[in-house]
Amino acid sequence: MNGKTLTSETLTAETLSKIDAYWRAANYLSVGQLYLFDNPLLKRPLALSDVKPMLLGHWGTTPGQNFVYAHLNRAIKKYDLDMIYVSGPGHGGPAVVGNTYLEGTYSEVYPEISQDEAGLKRLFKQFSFPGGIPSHASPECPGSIHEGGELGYSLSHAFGAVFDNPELIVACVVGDGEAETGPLATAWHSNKFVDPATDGAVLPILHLNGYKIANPTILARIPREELEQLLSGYGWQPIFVSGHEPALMHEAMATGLDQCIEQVQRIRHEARVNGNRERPRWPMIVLDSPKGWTGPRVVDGQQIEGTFRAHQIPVSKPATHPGHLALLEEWLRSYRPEELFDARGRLLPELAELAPKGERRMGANPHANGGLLLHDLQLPDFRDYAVEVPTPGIAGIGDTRVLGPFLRDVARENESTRNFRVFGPDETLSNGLGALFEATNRQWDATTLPGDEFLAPTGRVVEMLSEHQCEGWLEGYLLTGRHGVFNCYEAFVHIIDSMFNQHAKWLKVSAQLPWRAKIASLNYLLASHVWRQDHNGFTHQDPGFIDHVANKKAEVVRVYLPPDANCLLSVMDHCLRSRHYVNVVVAGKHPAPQWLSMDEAAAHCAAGAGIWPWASNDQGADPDVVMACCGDVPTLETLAAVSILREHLPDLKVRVVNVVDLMKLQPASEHPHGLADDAFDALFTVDKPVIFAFHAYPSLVHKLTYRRTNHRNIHVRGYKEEGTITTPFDMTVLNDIDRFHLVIDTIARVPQTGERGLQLQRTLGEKLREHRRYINEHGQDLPEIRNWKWSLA
Ligand SMILES: Cc1ncc(C[n+]2csc(CCOP(=O)(O)OP(=O)(O)O)c2C)c(N)n1
Repeated sequence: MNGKTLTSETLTAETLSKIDAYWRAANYLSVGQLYLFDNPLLKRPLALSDVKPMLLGHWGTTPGQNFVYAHLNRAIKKYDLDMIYVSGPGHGGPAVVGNTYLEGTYSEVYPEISQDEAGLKRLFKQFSFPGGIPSHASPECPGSIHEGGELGYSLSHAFGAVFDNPELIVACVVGDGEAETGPLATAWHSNKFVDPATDGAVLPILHLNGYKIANPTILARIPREELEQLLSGYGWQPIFVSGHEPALMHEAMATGLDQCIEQVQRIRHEARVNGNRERPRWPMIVLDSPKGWTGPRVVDGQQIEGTFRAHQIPVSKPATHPGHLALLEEWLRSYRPEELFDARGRLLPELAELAPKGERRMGANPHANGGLLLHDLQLPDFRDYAVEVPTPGIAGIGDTRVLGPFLRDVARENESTRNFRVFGPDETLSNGLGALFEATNRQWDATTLPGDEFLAPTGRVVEMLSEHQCEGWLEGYLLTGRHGVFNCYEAFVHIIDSMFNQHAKWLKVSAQLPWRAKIASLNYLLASHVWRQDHNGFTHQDPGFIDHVANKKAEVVRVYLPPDANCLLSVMDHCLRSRHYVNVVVAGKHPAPQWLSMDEAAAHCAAGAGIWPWASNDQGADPDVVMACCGDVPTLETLAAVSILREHLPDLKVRVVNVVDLMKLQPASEHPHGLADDAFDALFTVDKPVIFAFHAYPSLVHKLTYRRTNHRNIHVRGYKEEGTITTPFDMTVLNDIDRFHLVIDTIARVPQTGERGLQLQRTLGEKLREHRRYINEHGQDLPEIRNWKWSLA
């Protein structure tokens, strides 16, 4: 079976002919969507006025996907499958839209796209049309969890969807061009992480149509044996369905698909009934069919079908090129629409019955509208994990290490519902979340050896050294109605910048679709952050992910920088309860001082930003300077700077403002979390200097506050791309965000400190030189830095 083209007889002549008709109907609807403005049933000769003025969309992948969808429908019915469809080359939007229309889901969601001639006309017109729908498998399309605009993530999404969904099969069409992307290339390995006993199955269908936009694909231009070895080497059992002759291809596809489904069923039985724990070889299909199959063979003397030229609009100039209109009409009529739809435009009942019924239809499967299946997490009371903070500044063990037991108990309390997972690229321990392994394991279906730690066939933690997989799995998990966290080194989360983009876009659009239920938020926990990369140095220092995130729609993104462990607990509790956001939480894992009791932390996090009266000496009056901080290390340096100021310049009125929720800085008109102008002014004043120590690149604070009254007085220190392997304090010195620089900066902006201020500046300048000499000689920070504690009453 492995790698053989199949010839056995699976389909009766009647079924084959019906499936072929169904496929023709889907192809007709697809071409109609690409081209037609009117005359949807071709009841009269095609006129130029029937054709859209702008022809936008992709034909090449579409007939292959229509072929797959029709065959999946047959398999769903035959085996009563719980199946959804992921369109890797999501630019085949006409296929998914057309098929969900044929199965009836589309009209149920959008009644105006009715099952008649008028509905057909609207279906065609809306596609890639102003005020209509996008050309991809976008959120607007029922049954989609994967838009596929940016190629590479289909398999990761598919695997994320099947975790903890033991009955689900995700049929995932992978473009052979898509397969060249890094994320997709490594996603084949996901089969080492699914547990056949407790997870569902992914059925990859590699769409080997040979071409991308303008090039052949690599996988189509290596010997078949090599391709087979590649896929086998990834642990799959590939079944090839190759050819172009429809009747033969229907038979081969039906046979191949049956073999796959039966193989999945055998694997499940082995694992679930016989307790066989061996890693199975999951089946997959390689569909080797022409790009632009059934479309025009030759246009203007150039071969189209079976070439890259079929990628977009094969007959592109009906208005200006002689013969194009006739060619288009001939193409449309080749599907014989009069044999597929009745005179009123309804799909013939004997064809309509080929589609599954109710929620078995892939467009209506609730897994693809995950919010419908979403249950709240059982959350322990985060206050129970609080650090005792009798006085500000007591030593902490590392903030994420306090969070760990909370997440452990989230995993524990939701073990039976199996709807919470923590994903990470090999860093869950390193990020200080080791407590999770008191309750669960890392899911791993490959070989284990004595001495391995926390590996098991199933577990709430999933780790692969691919940020792309972690992100894609989590997205797939969330999109199908579950909850989770992605913990990652701060610098390397940039690897998935673009995946975050796509997910944020999905959230924005889907939030506007009333029929799409809201899903759980995507929670990033970025530990091992820029300021504490003692082991790794410069390569591991990049706090720019939050700059990137801040570009996205305010309705979608939230950024939190808790200054201590109690704030981290409060923030994470909030994030795990939230819906349809991307939450970014940046937290430290190294021992660090703790500032707020649990009650204070909860109140501070609820406010998002506030004055810390115990650290300030302006007694509620007008301060001379505002010392603002955001992030754990900037908060520490700010408070150390405040101690110096208050000791040496006791007359100076200093106000300390801490920001947890970064978006509080934006005006309320820009972000739902934004402080009203008067509330912002009440914290930051309208005219006093603000020395703002910020976790990340300083420009972000300027960008968020540029409309604020006092913006001209906000002086921001943050990471400015200075770093190496050095001491923790020296990292802050290199970037001028250390306590000494903060005091020097302050004095420069409060001339009333006079000679005492100038003297203090000189002393601190000398301190910085002493610091440099000391660390170069001793390899650690000055004792007064290492042992510094907040001691003001
Ligand atoms: C990450 C990414 N890079 C580039 C593109 C632009 N693009 C759109 S379609 C396409 C070719 C896709 O080829 P394949 O995956 O084989 O799909 P098919 O041939 O079935 O259309 C490219 C390069 C993209 N959408 N995403």
